[in-house]
Amino acid sequence: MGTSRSKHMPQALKDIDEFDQKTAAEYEEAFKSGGMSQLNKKIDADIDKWRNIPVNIAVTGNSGVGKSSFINSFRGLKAMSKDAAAVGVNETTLEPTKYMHPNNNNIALWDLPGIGTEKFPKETYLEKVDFEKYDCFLIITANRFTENDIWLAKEVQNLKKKFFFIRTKMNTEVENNQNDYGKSKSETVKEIQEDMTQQVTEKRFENVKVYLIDNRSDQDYDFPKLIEDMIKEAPKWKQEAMALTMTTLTEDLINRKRRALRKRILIVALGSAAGGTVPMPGASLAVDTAIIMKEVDIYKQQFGINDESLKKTASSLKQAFDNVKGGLRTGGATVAMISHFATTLAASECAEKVTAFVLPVLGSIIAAGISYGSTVSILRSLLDECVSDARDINKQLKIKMSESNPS
Ligand SMILES: Nc1nc2c(ncn2[C@@H]2O[C@H](COP(=O)(O)OP(=O)(O)O)[C@@H](O)[C@H]2O)c(=O)[nH]1
Ligand SMILES: [Mg+2]
Repeated sequence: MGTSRSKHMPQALKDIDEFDQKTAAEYEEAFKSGGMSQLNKKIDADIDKWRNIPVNIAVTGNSGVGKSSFINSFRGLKAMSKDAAAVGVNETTLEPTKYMHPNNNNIALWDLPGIGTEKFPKETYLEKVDFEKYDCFLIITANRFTENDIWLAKEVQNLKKKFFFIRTKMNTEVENNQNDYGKSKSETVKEIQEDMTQQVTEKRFENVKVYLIDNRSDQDYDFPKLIEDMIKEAPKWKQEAMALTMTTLTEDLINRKRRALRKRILIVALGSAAGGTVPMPGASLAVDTAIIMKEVDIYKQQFGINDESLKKTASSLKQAFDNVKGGLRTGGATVAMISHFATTLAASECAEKVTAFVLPVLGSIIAAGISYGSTVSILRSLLDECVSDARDINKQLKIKMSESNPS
């Protein structure tokens, strides 16, 4: 391994490294043992494997602090959406209540009952809510942390689990401070950050951040950073699933998504090559346009540049939808765009990838269909176009958020 090898490796060998030698060998094995049908079965199973990794997140805090609202925002839902958690109701949660992410049934938020009720006394609280099952605890307040919040954080820390302190309703604070004292958004944010930091320092938490958010503005304040850090602090094997599930975009999340999707390309292309392809009209390379279009739709959804997400972005940017969409490289990604990539790709580059494939059996399947190398190259180019668009949108949103007061 190491850099000296990778420096001189042909591109296809680097692909295999990225694919991971072990995974590639599993494909080889699948084909040897059950031929094409077994290989296709494995490809189908692997392509959406990330949806089978369980992530459980506990949400705690007093009534009215915004737990249900947070649960909805995290899931990309508004209070009025179907399946949203009921907001503003003064109910007491009697049992941990599970809310699944719409993009992934295995990523769940759990609205936990309050600490110290008759059914959940402090002494047995963690056992009763089955603390072992949670990957992390979100401790939410809309003002100061309560004694119970602090108690829970200490317990969770002792149990070597992760927790995140969250302060909601920032828009309200910013608005009030603006009206009452003429303070700017950044002044209010700084003030509250200092106050919250002091609160947790007094309670002897070291280097513990308090995330300031507003549940109605999931692209503002520390909301994106919170999602980013929740993923960073999760066990390694769960990070990819979380990154692909969440639609929040930060530079770090864009990179995580890109890495995961590049790996996916190698499997998709293998399926495409194994399936045999019909040459594209006008292109010298044989690629399966339907497969490519389907993947591009996934990229657009992942990077928030599908129509649905762009509508939301346009409204945050206070711009017309057509304007935002028209400014994107992939705004009109169609068969024509793929065709363009296919025709401009150097055939030699694809041929190199095909012949240099290291595994003997898979290598021969892939060599049989020239489409492997071309599919990989085209998908990578399209992926990077989507990444560039995501970065542009993100930059615009950041600028907008920093200059504007809540509306
Ligand atoms: N402005 C603003 N209002 C919020 C926020 N979070 C919750 N709310 C409102 O606060 C009330 C209580 O929220 P809810 O999510 O039901 O709190 P829960 O009792 O902790 O589940 C509702 O009227 C919400 O609309 C926030 O971040 N900003
Ligand atoms: Mg609630």
